[in-house]
Amino acid sequence: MASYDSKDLIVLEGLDAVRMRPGMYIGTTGVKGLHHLLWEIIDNAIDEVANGYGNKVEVTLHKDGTASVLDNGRGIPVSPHPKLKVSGVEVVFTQLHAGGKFGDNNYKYSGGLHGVGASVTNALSRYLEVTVFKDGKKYFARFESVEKNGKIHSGMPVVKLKEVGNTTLKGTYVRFLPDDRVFRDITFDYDTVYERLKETAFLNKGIHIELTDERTNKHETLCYEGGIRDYVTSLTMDKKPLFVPPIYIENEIEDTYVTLAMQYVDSYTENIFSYVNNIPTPEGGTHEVGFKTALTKVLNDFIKKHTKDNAKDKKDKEIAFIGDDFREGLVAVLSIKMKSVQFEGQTKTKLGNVEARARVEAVCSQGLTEFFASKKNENIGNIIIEKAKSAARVRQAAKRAKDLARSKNIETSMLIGKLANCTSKNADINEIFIVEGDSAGGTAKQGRDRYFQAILPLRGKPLNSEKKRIDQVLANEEIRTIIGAIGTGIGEDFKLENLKYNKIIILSDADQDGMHIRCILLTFFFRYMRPLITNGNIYVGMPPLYKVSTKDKEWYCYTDEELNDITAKLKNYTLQRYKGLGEMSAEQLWTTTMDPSKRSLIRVTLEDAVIADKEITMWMGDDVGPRKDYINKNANFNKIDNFKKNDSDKEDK
Ligand code: 0RA
Repeated sequence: MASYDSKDLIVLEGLDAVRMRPGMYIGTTGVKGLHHLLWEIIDNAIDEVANGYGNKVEVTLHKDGTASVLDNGRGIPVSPHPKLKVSGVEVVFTQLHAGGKFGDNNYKYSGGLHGVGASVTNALSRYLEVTVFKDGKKYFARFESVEKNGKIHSGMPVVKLKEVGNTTLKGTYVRFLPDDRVFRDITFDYDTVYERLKETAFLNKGIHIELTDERTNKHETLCYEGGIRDYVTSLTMDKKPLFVPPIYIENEIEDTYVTLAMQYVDSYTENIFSYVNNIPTPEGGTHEVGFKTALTKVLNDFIKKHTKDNAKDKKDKEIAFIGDDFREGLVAVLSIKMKSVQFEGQTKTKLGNVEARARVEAVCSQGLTEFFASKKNENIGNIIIEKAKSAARVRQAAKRAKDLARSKNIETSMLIGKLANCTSKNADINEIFIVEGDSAGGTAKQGRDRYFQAILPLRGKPLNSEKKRIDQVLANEEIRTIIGAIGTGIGEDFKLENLKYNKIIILSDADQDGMHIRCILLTFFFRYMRPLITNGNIYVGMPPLYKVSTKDKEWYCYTDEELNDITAKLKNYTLQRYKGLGEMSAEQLWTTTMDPSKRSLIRVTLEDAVIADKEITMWMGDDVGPRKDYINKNANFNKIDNFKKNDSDKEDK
């Protein structure tokens, strides 16, 4: 261990610290981190507008690589900060976590509390300009990251806030250019921004959000008067709702504001999307527990009250329902707003505040009880109870089947027949490739390093796990082979400590079928082995799309851009396009896709659960209409990897 003396200590201050360790503030310097810069600015504008000081936020992606956000709120304070002696604008964009410096009472609830602040965007930008429209005056300030004697000084105020004219407008306009010395790629992705804004518009009913892409002349206006009711309706649009419209509850208790919209659909999975102060909480937490407790209690009460005392219905009364039974086919959005939120969990996306549980339970209990007490909603109650009864019956049947399977020890014996396992028993280094097709599987078996790499070939498309019941999912041979090989079990029985491979790598062709298989597998992991995703064990392999050869050299290209870059410099070359994994030799597959020192892997994250769910539903739901439209509209799409090849989330290389 080296010893430090004071002259070696680097004094990290403010914005330069952000540039020194961007990962600590925005996670990555890949595509996700880049977009984080924009979320910070958007969140500030939304906070202002959502708190009633305006009604409109306009986001523009400009041709020069900048992004801008305009709101019609009160305008960032322009007067000097009493202690810091610089304008409020300068405080907001140069002080880390400046939000609190204006006192905690500016906004009742703030999503920004979770964010790292607009100053981080400034620190990681080439330049950032702010225009404030306030009290009839227009003000302007500019910040730049300037290089001096080989050192970059981040976010320096190069034009101090000054009055530049009169105006009848009010609000704030922020425009910035992400720094290409920090980010490898500074191109904002329209779809990513659009999805985020859509979610924001759902969560803040009545707010007008506009997105304009000047690079492509795309334009979209988002405004949902129904708020999360419209959100649920959009989530169930491609499925078969059991009733319309969604049940909606809204109430405030002890400074906690709770909204819930829920519906049931003709499927067997549970989908609860929860938020705290507009921040998604895919890992759940106390608010979700409160909601689930209320739902179970209210529906049990409903059964007691509505089951008649005759012989036939008495049997129903004896069904021992568990909470899960009441959530089969449930699609719900739960959005709460509260102060002093604490996040926990693997990815800090789980609400930890204990007080939230009882508050959400109280609001939901009261709201749902009132809903079902109304004569006109009795039928909806009955529909839900019928669904729960069938869930309980299937659950009991599945348990019997599982007990039987266990006793016969089927799980481990014959099922793993197709698995070419590795010789190492060390789960920390072991990898399993789930490979599309028997022939590619064969190639992978020859090409692998058998010490730590196992190969599981998949024949045809494995079952679509959206449509099937849990017992049918378990019965499918491809799926059971995967479950058996991975070792953790599924659902409630899932045990991460039994994981046999640290990396589970999906390897499919770079075509529509391959993408479909990837979607299906991700859905399956998302629904039944979710901790593997939150724990970062699931990866997507990246086989090359092209091989470029000259007389004395070869290049593998993984994207069209790479191909263009390489061929631009060459005169005589031959080009091979790989249509499938099967076209590669074992050695080629090893070099390009499997060798840990050369390959690229994309780690699958949970963050885009909503997008993934929607896309997966569209791909696999019963209704082919939207799916066809989607395929036609996105013939070339690679959306499930919202992550791009150059993202720094990818493994090494
Ligand atoms: C603190 C206080 C006031 C406004 C804001 C912050 C504010 C911040 C942002 C960020 C983007 N748009 C914004 N709009 C407003 C109130 C100041 C006053 O009443 O003078």
